[in-house]
Amino acid sequence: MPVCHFIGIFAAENVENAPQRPRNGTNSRMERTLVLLKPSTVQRALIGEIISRFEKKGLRIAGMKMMQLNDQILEEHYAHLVKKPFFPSLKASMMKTPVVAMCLEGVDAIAVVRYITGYTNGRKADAGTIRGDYCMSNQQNIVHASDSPEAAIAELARFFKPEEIYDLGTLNMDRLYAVDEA
Ligand code: IDP
Ligand code: MG
Repeated sequence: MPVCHFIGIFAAENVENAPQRPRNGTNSRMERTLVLLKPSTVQRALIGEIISRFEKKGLRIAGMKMMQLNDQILEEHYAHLVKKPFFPSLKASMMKTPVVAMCLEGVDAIAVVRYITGYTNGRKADAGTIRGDYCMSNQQNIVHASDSPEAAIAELARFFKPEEIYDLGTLNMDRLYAVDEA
């Protein structure tokens, strides 16, 4: 029953114009969000460990790749910070190594990923959050995560071509959610 149910809802919708939403015709809370594993993660050889945190939570990886960021993409991505005194240092820190860009999906994925990412400053982030467990820095804080549905749409389009985000179909859905949840 659960598998048939999920096949039904995933077959229903064309999502070409909504990159933050995986195929599910009925539940508007099924979301996609952007995560970047920052150069601090790459330099400290924590890529596998941080990906594992998201996987163990039950978020599905619908897209993933390494990318070298440049001035242009960072000035767009951090447009709300370009006038801050720390912006040059933030930009330099984000270009030190390639980043790992990920498209994560799940029910309420945007809020869930922000919640498990934790407060911006790693020294103030709660233990149990990724930033709280893995960093001491306000800037070199391991991951970026989209902070709203609007940001998730814009950021996924900025970092991924449509064909780089995969339809995972029913993969694991019957284990991750009750039939009336997803
Ligand atoms: P967020 O990553 O928790 O959403 P934002 O305020 O959007 O936080 O800032 C984006 C990134 O800019 C942060 O993750 C951090 O790397 C950097 N940043 C934010 N505030 C500061 C600061 O006061 N000093 C240095 N870097 C900062
Ligand atoms: Mg932010």
